[in-house]
Amino acid sequence: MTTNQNNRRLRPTHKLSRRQMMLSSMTTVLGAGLASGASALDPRRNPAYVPAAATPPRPWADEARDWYPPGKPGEDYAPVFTPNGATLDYKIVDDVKVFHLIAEEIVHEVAPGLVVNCWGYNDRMPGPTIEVVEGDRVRIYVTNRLMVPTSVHWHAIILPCGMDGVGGLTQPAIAPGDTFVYEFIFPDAGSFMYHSHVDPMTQEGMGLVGSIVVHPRKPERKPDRDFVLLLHEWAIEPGTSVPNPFEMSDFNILTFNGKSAPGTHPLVAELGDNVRIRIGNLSAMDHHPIHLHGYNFKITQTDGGPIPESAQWPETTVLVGVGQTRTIEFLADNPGDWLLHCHMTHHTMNQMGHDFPNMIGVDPGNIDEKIRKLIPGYMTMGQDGMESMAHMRMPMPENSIPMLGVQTQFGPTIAGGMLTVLKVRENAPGYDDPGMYDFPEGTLSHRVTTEEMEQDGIDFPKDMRERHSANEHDNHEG
Ligand SMILES: [Cu+2]
Repeated sequence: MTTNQNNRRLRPTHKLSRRQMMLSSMTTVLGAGLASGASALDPRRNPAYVPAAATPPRPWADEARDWYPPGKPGEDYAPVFTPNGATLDYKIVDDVKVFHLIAEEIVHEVAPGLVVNCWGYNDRMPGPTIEVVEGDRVRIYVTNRLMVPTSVHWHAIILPCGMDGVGGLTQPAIAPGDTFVYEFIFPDAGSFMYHSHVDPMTQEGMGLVGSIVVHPRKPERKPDRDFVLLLHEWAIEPGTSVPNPFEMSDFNILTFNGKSAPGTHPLVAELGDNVRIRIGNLSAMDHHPIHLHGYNFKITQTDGGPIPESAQWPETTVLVGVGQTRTIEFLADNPGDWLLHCHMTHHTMNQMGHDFPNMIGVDPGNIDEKIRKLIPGYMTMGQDGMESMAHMRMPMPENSIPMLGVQTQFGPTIAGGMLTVLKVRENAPGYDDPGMYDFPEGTLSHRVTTEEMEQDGIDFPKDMRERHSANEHDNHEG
């Protein structure tokens, strides 16, 4: 504390405004002009015409910021929660936050039943969330434990060019076994990302991605719940364990923080909480329209900065393009279990939901039995959508996940993939899964009898009457 406090006193504590800068440089120019005649205004003759001070310091420069000590969790900010993820640890050395990322091959579970060999940072995919405060100075060491050269790009962070992490442009790539250091100041609060910038198709595709959260130094308001979700997509052939980063269109594993439903941890909030969800997208090829049930929300930030309140509009679906972050906020005033999912329907499928012949509406009779004599384990798919897949556990290759979604008191959701559940409860002090929602009486859609419908003046379709009654009978007996 002692040495650095002394150093700090020598630094400017208030940045000059752009207007102050302009005024001071104009005074210089006018002064020079008066002293030595009109030629002094000619920039070629008078170097003072473009004084260095005329350019405001870049936002990442020490001179451009108010000098604060490193932001502390619990004091300067309420930490974010990365479902299924983690936050990167740091040490403080001479008022600098020191981080260490290790790029490496990892073994990662996408959902129960599917374990893949992908790449990540510090044994995780996505890498741990880097969480700092506006104005924090960081030193981030990046060690390359891979077989190939790599680098880390700090996506959408305004920093000195040489810290941008683009292998071949702003630095040589980090060779296998080497460590590079990145040192810079985070000038702006917001939601950002990091990822490899050497052969991005392969390296991002294999999982070298992560989230960055920069808290404001003096927040106007702190959310009660602050979630981080990073979107990704993979092509993993059923029965194999290595993603194919060369795939261009047919992705069969869609993930929030590296997990497909039912592997996704729910987002838990207490009734009345202000909820913030920061969503970033480092998929290879797809933008994802992320839809929330039960709420409308405001899009309050992009990775370019905060959106003025007057320019925010209500939404229930936010399109998060590749390479973008979108931050949404809402008041959790509607209790229940609410889906949060990509609205591209193929993105709520797991591996075994693709490439079937279209048998919708076709009764396959005993064709399965006949074909099974030729192909053991054969099963016709599609005649009832993915229903049979979800319930029957059809014979599947090892290490692959069927279309089983989130398990509830009503069965599984026949939708998985890029999907999770927002759970809003009267009492939910932490982020732990509070279990299934207890629906208040009279608020739950339910089965009715023919009689009840007729009492409500509905003419029951004649062709359906018999079946309806039979179902009632079955139900009664069951
Ligand atoms: Cu999608």
